[in-house]
Amino acid sequence: PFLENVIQHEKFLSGEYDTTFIDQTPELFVFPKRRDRGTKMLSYIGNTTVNGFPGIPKKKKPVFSKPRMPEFKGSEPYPDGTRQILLKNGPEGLANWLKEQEKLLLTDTTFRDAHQSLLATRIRTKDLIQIAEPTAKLLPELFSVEMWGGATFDVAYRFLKEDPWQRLIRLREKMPNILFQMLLRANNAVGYKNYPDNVIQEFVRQSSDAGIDVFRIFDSLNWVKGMTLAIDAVREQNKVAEAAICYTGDILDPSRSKYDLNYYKNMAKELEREGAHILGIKDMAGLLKPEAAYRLISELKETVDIPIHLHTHDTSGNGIFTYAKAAEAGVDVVDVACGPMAGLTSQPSANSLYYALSNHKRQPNIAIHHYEELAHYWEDVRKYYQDFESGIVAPHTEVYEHEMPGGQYSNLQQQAKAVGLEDRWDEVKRMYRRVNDLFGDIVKVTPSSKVVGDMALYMVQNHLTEDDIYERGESLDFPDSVVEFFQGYLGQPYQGFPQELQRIILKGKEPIHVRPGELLDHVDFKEMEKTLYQKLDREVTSFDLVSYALYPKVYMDYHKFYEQYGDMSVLDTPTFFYGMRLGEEIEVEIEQGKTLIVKLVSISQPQKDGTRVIYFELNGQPREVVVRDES
Ligand code: 3PY
Ligand code: ZN
Repeated sequence: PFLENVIQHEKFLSGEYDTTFIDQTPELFVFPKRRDRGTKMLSYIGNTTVNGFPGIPKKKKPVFSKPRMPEFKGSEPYPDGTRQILLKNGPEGLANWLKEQEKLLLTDTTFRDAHQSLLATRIRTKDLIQIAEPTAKLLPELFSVEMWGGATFDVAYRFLKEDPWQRLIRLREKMPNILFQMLLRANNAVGYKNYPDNVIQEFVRQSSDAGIDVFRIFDSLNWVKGMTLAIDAVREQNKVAEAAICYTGDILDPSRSKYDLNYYKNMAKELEREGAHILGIKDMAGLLKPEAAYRLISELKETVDIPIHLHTHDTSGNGIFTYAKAAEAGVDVVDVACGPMAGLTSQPSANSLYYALSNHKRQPNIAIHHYEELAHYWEDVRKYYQDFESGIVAPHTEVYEHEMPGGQYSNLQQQAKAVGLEDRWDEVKRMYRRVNDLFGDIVKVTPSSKVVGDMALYMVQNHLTEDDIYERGESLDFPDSVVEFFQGYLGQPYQGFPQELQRIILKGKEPIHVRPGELLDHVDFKEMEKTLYQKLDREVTSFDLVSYALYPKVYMDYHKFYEQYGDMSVLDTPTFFYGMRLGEEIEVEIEQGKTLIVKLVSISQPQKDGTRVIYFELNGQPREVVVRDES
């Protein structure tokens, strides 16, 4: 390859044989790596077949039926949608258009929050891409599709071994007509801690370039000071800044007066002043009851001029009722999911809401039979992910007590299991609420919800009560997340920290009162690019850089996986999670127009060194790979 590089060099071709250019042109020494994609892929399939997939109990691959696809003529052009309005009229124009609509508009969260809340965020890009074009053509009346952000970024790299940026770019190609919406944790971006300001700005710039139109921005303590940087960054890209208030407590319960109607009205006004194009109400746990929704939305409509977008979770089973009341009160957009991906800890069902508003002047303008067709696909695809189901099978009104966000419930349950508290789960839930009260009644949403969860587990595990914390706290070793929270590294809670508790937990450490980003040095992206170039041994993209800045270890682990096995996002989901059955044959399109046919022929008994030989046929030719049996 070196020779080929040299003789193709322009100086060589133009007859200059002075070879100093060799020293000045280091890229000549970058040789294409040997890439036998077939063998790498067989290693992955062999390994997964023998050892299973992390987090899934090892078992034989179940038989799934092929997901039913909606019938539609793919050759028809995309109908214009909200994205064309944004492109033509800008974010203010879009917001004005929104306010003029009489019908209730819908954001479909099937591609993000629905599976984050039902299936531990595990839906893979392949299953999203397949239904993207039909969705965009069948539901062009949607306000937006929420398809990125929240936990999807981290989970894509960490568990699904795929690149979240590719998900965004490829979906964008297939859905050019509907606004793409993401959930941005303000200064925590798509992570669990505050990042330097220029990382947030760069993340917003890259996400916007790659295709995000609407950024729903929230701070996990409703601290507006923690949101303005992100709002400004989004506005700078000429994209839609949807600044959200996280709903907590109960505005109609006089015993929960900390977060009363005035609290929400004041925050709404502040967010409008800070430049929000849309006001989001983010009811992450599903605590907003129908009458409260009516009051809240009615009053907010009087308070701000910008349109209002309501997000809830259907955990209690009351979501449709809440939306109907919010619609009566004039809410502009609500978040729903496609029927089979809706309900319980996910969003209320689009299909149900449509029928609930029959004969109502605000009934969404949407082709319900199209939604029903898409529902068939999701009904089938959801089965692929059965091992990630949370186990909640019925409405769960206990959420009004513990107030845990929809996306946290199953996660905390897993965390509890991991530390041996499976049998004491009811206690953990009760403790979660007690920790909230101990902390002074705080907003609980990623990452503040994780702090409460960590503390609850810690207290249950160590048989501690609130009194113990106050009496023996000096000698207790609190979880890191709790200490950092009380130091102010997630920002400042409304009405401050309980002082005595803060003193006990910090044990002499000084809390901060400023925005954490003010204390963090900017990342030197030029320098980081050099470091990453060394580590990756290839060209570094601006996406790689942002990902590395946010999640260095997760990103490098993903890179290692990629080096070892290649791009496994090309595998169908059952094969990705379960490997193959003996005698099974699958087709894998490794790039457009290039398909490999893989057959699993046999698996040897374990050898002395603990490995097994797996015999495949690849496009009819025998191939074998050796895999360590971890059992
Ligand atoms: C997230 O931050 O991922 C959430 O969905 C919060 O509700
Ligand atoms: Zn949510």
